[in-house]
Amino acid sequence: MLLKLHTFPDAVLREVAKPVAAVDAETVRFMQDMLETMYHHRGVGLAAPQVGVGKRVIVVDINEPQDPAQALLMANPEILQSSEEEFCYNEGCLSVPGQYADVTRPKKVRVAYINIHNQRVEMEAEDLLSTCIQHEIDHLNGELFVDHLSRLKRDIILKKVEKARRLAEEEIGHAL
Ligand code: GNR
Ligand code: NI
Repeated sequence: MLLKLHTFPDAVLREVAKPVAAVDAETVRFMQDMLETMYHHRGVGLAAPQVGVGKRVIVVDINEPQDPAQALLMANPEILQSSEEEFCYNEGCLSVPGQYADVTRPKKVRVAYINIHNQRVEMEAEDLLSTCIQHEIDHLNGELFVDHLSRLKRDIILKKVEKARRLAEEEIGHAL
């Protein structure tokens, strides 16, 4: 089932998401719906708040081509360790449509999470995968990639998104 994407300045994007008690059948179905929604919008990651749900659930697939069998479906993801070494990537976000900026983050992270079998697992990630997991965990804490930028750069991007949204709403108004 395709879920609706929530974009800036929707308040759900600024809330801290709540941990999942256990990954049950309903949670797995929700993760699969998130994956479908992420593929539909050609994203490499998606966090539950982006579909309006305040739960600590993320999905990630940076494979080329993307492959549901290799996607990461994670509940309660936690960063255990981050490298001193950094990695810079030109990030975008489905909740900040059409805007991109270079963000510098730790290059490697060690992550713990609960998988679809309700088992706790740990993994290491680097470069784009690490960036993507960190970007998704930020969403669970009410943070967006623009929060890593200078205030000037952040304000320019968010003003552009608000302006695009206002124009789109006007278009709808005229069509009705
Ligand atoms: O599709 C996405 N691309 C992306 C590029 C660089 C760093 C992070 C991302 S995640 C983003 C989808 C999204 O908004 N996930 O929250
Ligand atoms: Ni995002």
